[in-house]
Amino acid sequence: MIVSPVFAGKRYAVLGLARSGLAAVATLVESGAHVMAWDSRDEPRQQLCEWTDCGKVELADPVTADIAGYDGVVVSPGIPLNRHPIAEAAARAGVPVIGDIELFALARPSLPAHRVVGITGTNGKSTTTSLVHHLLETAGVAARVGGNIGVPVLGTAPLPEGGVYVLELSSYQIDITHTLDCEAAALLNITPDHLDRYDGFEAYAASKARLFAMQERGRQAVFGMGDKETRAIAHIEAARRAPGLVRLVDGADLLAIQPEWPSLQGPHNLQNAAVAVALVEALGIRKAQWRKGLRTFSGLPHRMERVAVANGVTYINDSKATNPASTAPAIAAFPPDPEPRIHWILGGLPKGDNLDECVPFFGNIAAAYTIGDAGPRFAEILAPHMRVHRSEMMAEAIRQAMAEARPGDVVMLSPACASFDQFRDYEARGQAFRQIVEALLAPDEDAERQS
Ligand code: UMA
Ligand code: ADP
Repeated sequence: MIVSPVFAGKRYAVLGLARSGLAAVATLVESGAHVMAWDSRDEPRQQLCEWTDCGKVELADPVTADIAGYDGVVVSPGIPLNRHPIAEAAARAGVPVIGDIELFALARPSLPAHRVVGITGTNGKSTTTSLVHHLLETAGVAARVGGNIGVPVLGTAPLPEGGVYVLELSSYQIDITHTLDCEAAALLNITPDHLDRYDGFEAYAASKARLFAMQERGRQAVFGMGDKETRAIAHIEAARRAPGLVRLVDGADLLAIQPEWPSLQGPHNLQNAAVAVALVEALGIRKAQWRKGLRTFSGLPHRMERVAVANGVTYINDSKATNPASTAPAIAAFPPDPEPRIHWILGGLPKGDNLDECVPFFGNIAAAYTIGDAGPRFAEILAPHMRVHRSEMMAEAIRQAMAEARPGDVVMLSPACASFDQFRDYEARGQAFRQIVEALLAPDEDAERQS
């Protein structure tokens, strides 16, 4: 991102050179800062020259190098600050630890006049972020998405005057952001997640709350109504702002028009749509404008994505459901008709040792197919309630589910776990699901063509 010489004469160390780190280095170099950069892996260090004039970058590890007098250490969100030595090294040198979103916040005064929407929550962030983007564009407002959605904000081209940056913000990113004053911000929900990075659930919730504490009092904030932690933050924010600036939404007023939205079905998407609508209304978009956008939104890959329909069986990739709270609405969406019809593929790297949020919907499951590290534990939990196959691997799970599914049934990957035990990330896992389904269905198609 070209941000004029806003960082000229400053000194920053950047630790972590994947998507967000490389974009941060490029922005800092372009705007005239002195940059020290490091990644514990060789490959990202080698990629540096593809991104920027690497002759201007000093390659050194800020954990051991002398960073006294630096203006900041920019760490990637994936670096666990609760146990990484950079936290202590920066504190010793008296240097603030920040992230790429904070650099963006510092660069804002140099950008054409714009507004920022920040969206956080445990589940539904990407859907809501891309929906807000779509509603704005449908209404003729220039907008860009950035942040946790996979697009480092500093890697995007600056918007013309009047544009809106729509940022998906994880708690990791909020932790290393200090001055982002969003014109409108939203918290969808809070359920237990990422507890390896926090001192318990309360600390995780407190991280989300900081997005709102950073806003000036005259700004707008939107909250989902579904859980008490989210409602508690809404009440704190309402107490320090003028009436009307804080909205708590549950989507009840939108329920009647939800059938118009093909890619926003289910109770979770009603929550996402309600928050998105409140956010764009906060930016001045009128009902006639957002109503059209809700109808034309096309959804995102790996979230309840229909990848195939064959022999009356629907195959759904919900790989992005990385915790039990995000899997629950997926298995809630297909009630018995009249028999249970979901063939549920689940497991991976577990976030906890239970599936409590999913329990109310166990009656929708025809059979479960467990994979990955969580497989044995999940099989133990599920066995008293349903037929369970201990499949271990994705291909085996799909093969077994395909053999059992009858017309009208749904074969769904909604793992309730992170992917890192068997895959690079949730996208690779969803891709594998799609490819295996397509490969296993292909012989049938060939046979059909020949007959
Ligand atoms: N590294 C070190 N030393 C260490 C640990 C890591 O050098 O001790 C290096 C790694 O080698 C790697 C880099 O640091 O090169 C890791 O960076 P990263 O994982 O932050 O990767 P990015 O590509 O910069 O992605 C980040 C977000 N990643 C995480 O939060 C884990 C992306 O969110 C985000 O889309 C991207 O910035 C652009 O803004 C991803 C994510 O998984 C999608 N988010 C979590 C989630 O949604 O659950 C929070
Ligand atoms: P995030 O970016 O927060 O991970 P996504 O929009 O990518 O959220 O959705 C991830 C998964 O979470 C989806 O596959 C869906 O099963 C579930 N989900 C989406 N929205 C919600 C919500 N509002 N509440 C609970 N679960 C949700």
